[in-house]
Amino acid sequence: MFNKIANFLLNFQYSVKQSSTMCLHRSVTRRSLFAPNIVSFGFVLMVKQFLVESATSTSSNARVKLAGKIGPTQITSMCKKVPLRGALIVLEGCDRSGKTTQCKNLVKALEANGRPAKYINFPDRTTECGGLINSFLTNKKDFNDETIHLLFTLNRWEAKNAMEILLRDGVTLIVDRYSYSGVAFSAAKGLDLEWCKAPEAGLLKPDLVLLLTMTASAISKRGGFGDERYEVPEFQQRVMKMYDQLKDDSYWTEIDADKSFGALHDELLTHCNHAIDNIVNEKMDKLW
Ligand code: Z5A
Ligand code: MG
Repeated sequence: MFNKIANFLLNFQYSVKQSSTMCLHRSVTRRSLFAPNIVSFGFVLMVKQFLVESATSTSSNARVKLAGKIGPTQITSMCKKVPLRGALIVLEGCDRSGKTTQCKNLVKALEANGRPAKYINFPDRTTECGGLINSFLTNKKDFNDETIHLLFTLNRWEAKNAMEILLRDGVTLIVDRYSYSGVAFSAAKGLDLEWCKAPEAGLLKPDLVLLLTMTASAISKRGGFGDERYEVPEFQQRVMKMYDQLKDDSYWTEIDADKSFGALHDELLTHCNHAIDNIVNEKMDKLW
């Protein structure tokens, strides 16, 4: 019996947060063993048994040392739903609405709760293609509207495979702007909306889009507004109208971002946790 449990548990990855919290991350092996995404009560009893036995053994293995720190709280946390994969969560919205600040803090908060998460942003200015985009945004280079649109799209395609791998590994991605920015900004310049959407088709479809909204006067009070191309209030209003056309209530939530950092963070975190807990498809859908 003990060997059976030990072998079974070796298929799990243990990650230790702080001194006493222990989380079980789903491994590929477990995915094939367990169809339902709930750790069963029977399994928890098996874990407990294993830990009790481990605690009394003389092994110096670090995992075994953990056993002494497992109490009812940790056992209860193991009973929580284990998502089938990471969630793809996108923050969109007007300039200076706080997307970057919030995304980075959401990742910190999720990780602190034992939920693997990673910050991803578009445009990703670190790639070759991203370098061209950066030159354009900072007015060092000029491209016609179609060319810059396709460069922004390419910047997402080059990240697609890596994103998919992370999601499959159970990592939630908090994405700072995505295809919706691509389409909304280009269409606000006068390009046809459907033309703008076409090259984005086939990219990963987010599980949740959080659209941060703010009035023009509230935005103008935020730091840094006006440094780059597009940072003009009238243009930002046109972008917001385009977001309205792209909005899909089945996976979009609109949030008024004109509130304190902490209040906005709490609201966004609740939505993120809900999205992570409610992943029903292991397979990712595609845009559009
Ligand atoms: N673009 C495009 O055309 N096509 C595409 O496909 C994509 C993008 C992906 C650069 O994007 C431009 O590229 C962008 C869209 C276009 N143009 N515009 N406009 P970017 O994402 O790199 O842009 P950015 O420079 O990071 O700006 P931003 O993303 O719009 O800002 P933000 O991330 O939303 O805000 P923030 O940097 O977190 O915060 C802004 C300031 O407000 C800062 O001083 C904060 O300290 C402050 N702040 C944040 N939260 C609060 C609260 N709650 N209260 C008070 N003050 C706050
Ligand atoms: Mg930003």
